Amino acid sequence: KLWNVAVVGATGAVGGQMIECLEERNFPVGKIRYLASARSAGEVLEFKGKPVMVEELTRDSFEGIDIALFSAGGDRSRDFCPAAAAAGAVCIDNSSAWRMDPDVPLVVPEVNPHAIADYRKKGIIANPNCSTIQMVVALKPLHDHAVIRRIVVSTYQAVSGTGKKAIEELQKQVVTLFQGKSPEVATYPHQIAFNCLPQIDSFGDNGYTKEEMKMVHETRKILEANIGVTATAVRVPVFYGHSESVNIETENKLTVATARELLAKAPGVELVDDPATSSYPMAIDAAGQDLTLVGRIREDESIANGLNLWVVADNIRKGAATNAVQIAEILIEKYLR
Ligand code: A2P
Ligand code: 11C
Repeated sequence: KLWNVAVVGATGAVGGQMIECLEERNFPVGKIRYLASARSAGEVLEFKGKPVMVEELTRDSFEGIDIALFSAGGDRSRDFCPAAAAAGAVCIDNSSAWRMDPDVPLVVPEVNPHAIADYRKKGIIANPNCSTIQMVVALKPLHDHAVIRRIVVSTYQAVSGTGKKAIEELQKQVVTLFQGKSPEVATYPHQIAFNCLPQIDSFGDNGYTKEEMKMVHETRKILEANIGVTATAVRVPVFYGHSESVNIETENKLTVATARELLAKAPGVELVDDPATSSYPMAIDAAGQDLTLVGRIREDESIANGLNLWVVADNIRKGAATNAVQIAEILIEKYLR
């Protein structure tokens, strides 16, 4: 059976990758529809070598669509997912708009695929934040074995998480600075080239950014556990691949050897952990592929049951597009057929 698919935000960084993932994974696509803003309507992109014209997103865009992959910002998801669902499409939404809705499952296929069944409640499945996805892929096998009580995470996030504009801004700033001129700053509050910004998204009243609080709430929802989570999210001048320093405290003892064993066989994980050869996860290796790389595993010697890890994944692929297409694959295999 073939499925009619709409990609909402097809001209964006994640939308473009969603299209590539559908192609690469040979998703059984019947009709494909590319949707974006009026600015891009008429632009011609491709699907498997054939031209597809971008159309303006409207409430009528979803007639005959089975699956709608949304990545055009939270406002578009809030406004258009209900219309898409009413037209009979199942929405897989990459924005934060629906993630904490109790009637919307928040899914990472390696972690909680069973939650997909709840798509029936609203016709919407939420794709978690990229920083959360890679962290829970790495932590799920450790949590199942030793029960995680608390997580302290610091992120080193690539500019592609912000979208195409930010990728271009980092490129331009680097060139401008090498020409000895002062760079234009537009996307972030400060220069990102050769800098680190301890701010991702806006600040809340508690002093944390939205990105940091997403990691707190989404992690608990996906792992279905009341784990203490505290996060510091930092933007770094990297194009693709989010890196994370993750410290966990577990209820039961988890040795480095056991953690390595568990991670070596965990779905979606590649263990890259050989200090003797300076082998550890790096953004340049994570970029362009779908595994979550985990390494630098060592005991936190300051507490009884603690472990430190370094976790890296491609934020546009596993952190967004691939995760969404994996959800779509389970949906058609187990639920829609
Ligand atoms: P457009 O290219 O027409 O602006 P990125 O995250 O890389 O910036 O991409 C954002 C995506 O969301 C793009 O495909 C963009 O389309 C789309 N988008 C932004 N605003 C709207 C809107 N008002 N209606 C439909 N799509 C939108
Ligand atoms: C970033 N994680 O790297 C963000 C982008 O909630 O889906 C994705 C925000 C989200 O900037």
